[in-house]
Amino acid sequence: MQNFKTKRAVTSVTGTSMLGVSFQRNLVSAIVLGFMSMTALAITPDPADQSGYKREFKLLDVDDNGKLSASEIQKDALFDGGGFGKADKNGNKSLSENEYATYKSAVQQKETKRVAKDSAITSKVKSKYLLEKNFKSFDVSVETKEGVVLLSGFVDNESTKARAAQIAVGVKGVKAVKNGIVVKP
Ligand SMILES: [Ca+2]
Ligand SMILES: [Ca+2]
Repeated sequence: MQNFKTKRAVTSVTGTSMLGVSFQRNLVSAIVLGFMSMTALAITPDPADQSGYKREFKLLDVDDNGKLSASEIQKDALFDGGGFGKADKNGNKSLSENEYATYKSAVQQKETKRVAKDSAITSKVKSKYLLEKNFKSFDVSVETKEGVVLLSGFVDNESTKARAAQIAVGVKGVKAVKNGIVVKP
């Protein structure tokens, strides 16, 4: 017991002094950075910083001018298909960090929702297949992308193939079915 108490006291003292040193170090580096670079002063904590958008933005900003041009944004596939124009809210033909992060997080949220919807469709189709009596030796794989169900695999007759597609079409949220099932008697 005596030993334990002593150890604790030592640890606590060491912890405090280490904290003190690291705080001072941080303070010194902050001051040094502040003097060394004007941009360091502009950095303030914000939500984009936490989610990594700030870092991504810096990586894309190859000429380091604090904004992204149409050609710099090309490296981010999320902006394919007119993303640059949509993200450029103030229409000045360049993206500020805020415009970049706002657009990107919106697209990512949409994408997350889409993936969840697609996987719900896939599960629903698969569970319906399980209920089909004639699908005993049914070896079909189901994939869904943006509401389009892709069926593939092998069945032993045409009617099973057609039935598989019919079931999938009937699932809520399904926009189309691509029936890639192969009949192999
Ligand atoms: Ca730039
Ligand atoms: Ca802009």
